[in-house]
Amino acid sequence: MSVKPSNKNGDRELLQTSELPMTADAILSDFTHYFGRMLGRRTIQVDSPFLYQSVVYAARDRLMERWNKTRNTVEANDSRRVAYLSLEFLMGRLLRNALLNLGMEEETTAALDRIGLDLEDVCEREKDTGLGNGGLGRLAACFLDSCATLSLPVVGYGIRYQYGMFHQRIENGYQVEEADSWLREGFPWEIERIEYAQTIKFGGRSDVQIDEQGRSRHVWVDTNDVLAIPYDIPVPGFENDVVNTLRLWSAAARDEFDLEEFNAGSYADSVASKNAAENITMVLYPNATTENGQELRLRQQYFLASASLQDTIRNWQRRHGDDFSEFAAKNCFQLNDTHPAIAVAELMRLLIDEHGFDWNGAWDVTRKTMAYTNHTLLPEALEMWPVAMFRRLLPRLLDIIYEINAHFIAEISQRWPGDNDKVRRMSLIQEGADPMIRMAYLAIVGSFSINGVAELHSRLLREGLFRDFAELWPDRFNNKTNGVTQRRWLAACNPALANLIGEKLGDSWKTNLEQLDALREFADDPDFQARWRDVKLANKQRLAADIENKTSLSVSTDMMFDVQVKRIHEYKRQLLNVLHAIHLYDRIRRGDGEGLAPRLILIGGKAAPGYVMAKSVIKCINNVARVINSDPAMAGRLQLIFYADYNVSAMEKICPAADLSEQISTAGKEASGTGNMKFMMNGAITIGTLDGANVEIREAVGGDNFFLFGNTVEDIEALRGSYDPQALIDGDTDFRRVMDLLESGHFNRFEPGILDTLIQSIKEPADPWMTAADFRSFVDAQEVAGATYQDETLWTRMSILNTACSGRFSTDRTMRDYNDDIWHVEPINQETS
Ligand code: 26Q
Repeated sequence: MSVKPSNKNGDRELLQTSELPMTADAILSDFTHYFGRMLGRRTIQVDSPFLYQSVVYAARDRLMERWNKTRNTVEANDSRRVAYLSLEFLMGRLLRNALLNLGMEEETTAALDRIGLDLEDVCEREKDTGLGNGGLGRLAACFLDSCATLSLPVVGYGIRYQYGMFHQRIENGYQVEEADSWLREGFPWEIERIEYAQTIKFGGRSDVQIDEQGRSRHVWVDTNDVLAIPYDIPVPGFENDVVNTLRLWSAAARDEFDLEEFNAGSYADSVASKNAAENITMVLYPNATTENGQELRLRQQYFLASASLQDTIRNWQRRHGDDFSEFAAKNCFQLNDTHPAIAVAELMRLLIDEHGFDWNGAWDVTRKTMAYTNHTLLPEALEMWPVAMFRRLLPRLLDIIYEINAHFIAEISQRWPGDNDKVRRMSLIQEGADPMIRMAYLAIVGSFSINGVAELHSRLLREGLFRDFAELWPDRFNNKTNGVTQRRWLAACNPALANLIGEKLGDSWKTNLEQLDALREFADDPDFQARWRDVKLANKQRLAADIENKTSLSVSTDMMFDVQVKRIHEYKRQLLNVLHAIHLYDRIRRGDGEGLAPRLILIGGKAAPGYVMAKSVIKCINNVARVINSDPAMAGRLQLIFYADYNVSAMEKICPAADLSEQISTAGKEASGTGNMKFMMNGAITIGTLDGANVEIREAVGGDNFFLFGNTVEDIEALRGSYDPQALIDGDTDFRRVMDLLESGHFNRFEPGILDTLIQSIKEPADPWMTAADFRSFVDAQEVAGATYQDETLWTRMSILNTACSGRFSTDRTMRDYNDDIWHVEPINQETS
C-alpha cells in the first residue's frame, strides 16, 4: 500500500501495491473472510443469500482495482466521453457475467468446489436487477457490456428504483402483480457515493433579477429541493481490464425531516415531505399508454436528467474550472428515447442560469452534445406533457422550452414563409384546450443526431412520423440497428453451444461475432449436425425441467419448442399465436392431425398493470392452454404453456432451448426487436413478418432459412379503409372454425363473456393490428415450419446457418456504429495488468 501525492485539487490517492491473485486459493480465502468475518455467518446452507454475497465481494475486490485504473486513465487523458441517459437499465443477474469477463469463472468454480458448493447454484441465488420494462432497458444493458468490452469511455446514468419490474403470478389464468423488492437482502454490487450527491429543484417560480452589473438574470426560487444520491455499479469489459460505471440516482429528502415543522408539533407533516422526496425513485413505471402524463413520472425524468448533467458539469469543473470552451468537444449525451429528453432544456438552464452562458452560447453547446434515439413508431406512445403540469413542477424549464420553440419557429418561418400549417405541425407545443409539450420534437430540435433502431424503422421515421424534420435537417437522421451482447446471450447462457463453436472456430467470436460466419462450412457436416442437435436437446431438457418445476406440467423434448416471449402488447400479436394454437387443436380433434410436427407452444410476458386488453390476452392464453393440455387427444402432439414471470434470467434458459422464434408483429409497428436476435444467435429459426430487425435478420440468413409470412408495411397501408375481417373469416374454413370455437364459449365454459372484447377486436374493421389479415399466411408458414422440423437434417442445417449469420447482431457492432457516426470517442488506452 502507498499514497500517491496530491493532484491539483489536493486529493491524495491510496494505492494498492499488488493486485489480488485470481487463484482458487485466493478466491476461497477472500470468500471465507467475507462470509465469516464481514457477514458474520458460519453455516453453509445452499439457499443462503450470504454465500452468493460473499462470492460477489470476492469478485468485486478484483473489479475494484481495475475500476480505479479505468477511471484514472480517463481522467488523466481528459478523454472525450459519452453519458448514456436512460430511465431503464435491465441488467439481469451480474455475477456470472462479471466472472466471465474477469476470466475467473474456472478458478471460482474450483474454489467453491472445495467447500462442496456449485457455482451454478450460487449464481441462481442472485435476484435479477430488473430496472426496466423490456427491449429498451435490456438494450441499454447490452450497450454497457459492449462499450466496456470495446474500451469506450461511456457511463450509464439511470435511476435506482426501490422497486423494479413487478413479478407476475398467474391466478385462475389472470395476471397478478407482486412488488419486486430486489434490494431487500442488500445489493452487494453497488457503492454509495454520497460525496457526489446533487440537489434537484422542483416547484417554486421562475423570476428575473438584476445582478450587480445591471444584467438581468433568470432565477428559479422558492423551490422544494430533493437530494440525488448516486450509487455506482461496475461494468467490466471482456478480458480487457476495463471497468466502466453505471451510476444510478436515488432520491432523498434534503433534511432528514423539517425541524421547524417538527417543533411546531406537526411530526406527521414533517415526515410526509421526506416521503414525498423519496417517492421519486420508489418504483419503475410500466410501459402503458395509461401511464402517460403522470406527474411522478415527469419528476423521475427531470430528476435523472438534472442529476446526471450536474454530475457531468461538476466533474468538468474539477478538471477545467470555469472554462467551458472545450465542454462540447469533450462530452456527448445519448438520450434513450424521449424519457430523458428534458435534458435538452435542463442543460440550457444550467449553462445560462448557473454558469454565465448567453442563449446562443448555451444553445451551441446543447446542440453539439445531445443525440436522440427513437424506439417507437406508435404515435400514441409519443410522450407529451401538459404545459400546465410543467408550469407547476418545472416553471423555469417551461420558460426555456418556450424560448427554444420561439427560435425554432423563426427558423421554420424563414425556410417556409407563410406555411402556418407546417409551423403548427412542427411546433414543440401542441395547441388546444390543454396545450401539451411534444417531447420527441424537443429531443429532435435539441440534438445533432436522431436515430432509429433498425433500417426499416429509421426509414419509416424519416418518411412518416418525423418527415417534416427530416426534410429540414436530413443530415441529422441516421440508423443504428440494435444488437445484443454475445457474452451474455451465447457464451454465458449457452455454454454447451459456445464450447462446440469453440472447438471449430476458437474463441475470437466472443469479441468479434462476425467470425461465426465460418460455421457455415459445417452446416451440412453430419457429425457436427449430430452434436449441434445434442446441445439443443440438452438445453431443451434443462428448460423442460424448469417448466415442470414451475407448472407441474410434464414436457416432452421431442416436441418442437415454438416460443414467443416478450411484453404482452396488441401490436406484438400474441393473439395471432393463440389463433394458430386453436387451429392446431381443432385439426387434431377432428382427426386431421396426422403428420403434424409435435409442438410445445410457449408464450411468456408481462402485461402493464393498467393495460386491460393485454391482461385479457394472458387470460385467453391460459384458458386455451387449460383446454388443450387436459385433452388426452393432444398428448404428445400439442401443448400450450404460459411461462409466468418472464424476465432476463428466464430468457437465459429459454433462448438456448428454442427451435422456432415467433416475431409476428404487425408490419411497421415493432421498431426493431432484440429477442429475435437472441433466438437467432442460439440457433432458433424465425417465423416472422417483415417488421423491425426481422428484415435484416432475413437478409443476413437468406430467405430459405426464415419462415416469412404476412402483409408488408405497404400492404397494411393499402388495406386500411377496405379491411374486412369478417369476410376473411367467412372465406376461410380453418379461420371460421377457430372463431366458432372461441365464440361458442369452448374455452370459457364457466366464465361467460370474458373473451368477448378480444374476439370483437379480431373482427373489428378498424383493428389497427390487422390480426385477421395475416391469419392465413401465418397458418401456412407454420405448416411449412412444422414440416421442415420433421426433416431433421434440413432443420439442423437451417439452425446452424442462423447462428452462423447472426454476426452483425452483436451490440459490439452497434456500439462501433454509434461511435463512428455519433460519439467519436477514443478507446481507453489502459495498461493491462
Ligand atoms: C411510457 C409512459 C409512461 C411510463 C413509461 C413509458 C414507457 C416505458 C418504457 C414507454 C416505453 C418503454 C419501452 C419501450 C421499449 O422497450 N421499446 C422497444 O425498444 C427496443 C430497443 O430498441 C426495440 O427493439 C423494440 O422494438 C421497442 O418496442
